[in-house]
Amino acid sequence: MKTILILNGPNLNLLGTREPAVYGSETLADVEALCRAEAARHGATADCRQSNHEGQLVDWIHEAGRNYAAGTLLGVVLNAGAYTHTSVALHDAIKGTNVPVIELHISNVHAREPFRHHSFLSPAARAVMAGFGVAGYALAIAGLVRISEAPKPGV
Ligand code: CA2
Repeated sequence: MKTILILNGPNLNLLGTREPAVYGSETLADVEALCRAEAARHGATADCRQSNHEGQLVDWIHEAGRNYAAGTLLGVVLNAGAYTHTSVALHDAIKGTNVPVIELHISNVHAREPFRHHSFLSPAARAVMAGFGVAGYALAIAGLVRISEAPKPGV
């Protein structure tokens, strides 16, 4: 059984406590349960982690690269939170590992403040998902499974 790594970045541990109009009312625990259920539907396991620290996310992407190369990991669903808009380190980590990463945002970042319109991760990500609320996590997992079955873009 292969694993899908679900990484949530800074402040996503606050999900469900504030800003429900933007991020919904589900907690991070709800999101992680949703991810585990969707992964199981595809015969995979979801390994869900959250950190407020950029370096920790970099280390986990490196680990994902090793596990992808070993054939035990399908890929990563990454909501890097605000680091999306600032982090060259996360860009380099994704580029340096070759692991398929789906960049995910709960909100439609392009309909929000201009500083959220630029992503350092999108050029390195395999695909981008934004604006579907927390349902986007399940959609991203399904997309990752599909990509892993048909590795050529657009197929
Ligand atoms: O839409 C997304 O998923 C974001 O990645 C969320 C980030 C934001 O900086 C990105 O621009 C878009 C922020 C996550 C903070 O989440 C909170 C949830 C509840 C209360 C406070 C923060």
